[in-house]
Amino acid sequence: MEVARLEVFEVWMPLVSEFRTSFGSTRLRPALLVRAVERGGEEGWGEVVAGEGPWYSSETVWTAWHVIEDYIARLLPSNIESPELVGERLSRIRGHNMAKAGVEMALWDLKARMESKPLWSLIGGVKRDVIVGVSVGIQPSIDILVKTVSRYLEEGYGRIKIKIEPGWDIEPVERLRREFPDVPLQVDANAAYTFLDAPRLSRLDEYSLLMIEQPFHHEDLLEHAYFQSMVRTPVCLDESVRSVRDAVAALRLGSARIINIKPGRVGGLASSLEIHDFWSLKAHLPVWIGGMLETGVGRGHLVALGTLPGVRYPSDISASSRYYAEDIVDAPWELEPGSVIRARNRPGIGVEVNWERLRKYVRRSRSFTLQGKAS
Ligand code: OSB
Ligand code: MG
Repeated sequence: MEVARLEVFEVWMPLVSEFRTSFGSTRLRPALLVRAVERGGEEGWGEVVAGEGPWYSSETVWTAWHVIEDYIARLLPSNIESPELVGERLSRIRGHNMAKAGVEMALWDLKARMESKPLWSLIGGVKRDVIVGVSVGIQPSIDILVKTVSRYLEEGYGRIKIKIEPGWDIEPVERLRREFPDVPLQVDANAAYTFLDAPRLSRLDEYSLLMIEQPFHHEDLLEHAYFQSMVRTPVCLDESVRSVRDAVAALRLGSARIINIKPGRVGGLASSLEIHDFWSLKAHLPVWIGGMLETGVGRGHLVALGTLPGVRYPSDISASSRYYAEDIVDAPWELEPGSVIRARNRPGIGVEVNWERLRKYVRRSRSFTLQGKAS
């Protein structure tokens, strides 16, 4: 592929409702949309999911811009044979997985479009219907939580994940179980606990949760392993798995039975596929696809990953309308019966950016040429 330029658009998208986790609250979601333009005019889109502050990970929308401009655009050559090789080309850059992923995903979309193939089939997807759920932020009260969850269930979401933190854990779970005894339910702590909380957290075993996601430190594998040996409920890792190396260590240590794969966190689709293949094909354990409140562009990449054979739990990929009053793509992602979002039989991620809508949310944009040594 001859990539003439990368265009980067910094957008700030108002969420339909505040999203609160143990590490902070978001009303206006920033993102960098990356457009890779091929010499012949074909385009590919990716999304950098770094937030406004270094709370979920050390990256922010500002560090990602800097790393794309000053390092990624200088290291990548304009004649990129395949997006599979981007990781190796950028391996000198330590960390900054979200910045790398946004660019890499744009190149995957570009490749799929140039081959007139849906991205999901290009990366080895097997089923267009992706089973999804909804991730519910920390609410002002348990009554409001119950109302919020009821609304999502009425809309057709078949699996609920709630965010927890110290002071908002057993009681909301207990109440949800009482109100909705059969609903597939799981919790996500975003690393809010220490191992001193393990005895309290192990009480969650009573509520037949699908999993407990990332209770401990964002880089920990050991405490998660001790905890997994204390509880029947599967532990799921999110923040602690940044590459297939972490997944290998997690398997060896017994830190988790499930991995939530987010392409932004692990540096792109190639790394996501490596983790998927290792965890599901080698270790025979399930994965699912996590979300970062993406716009329709990033969501397209999540949906493509959701079609992989090892995805055996519902993914955090809700409809566009769960996040944004107006998504920047046509057509927005919609929930289908059976708590499904369907990958599209169209080239690439299967959606087109709507420029008129995009422009409303852009705060800055710039075009970069790729200056790496030709390969
Ligand atoms: O831990 O899964 C997480 C959103 C921002 C940061 C971290 C997380 C989340 C979500 C949102 O849970 C899931 C979604 O996009 O629907
Ligand atoms: Mg999580």
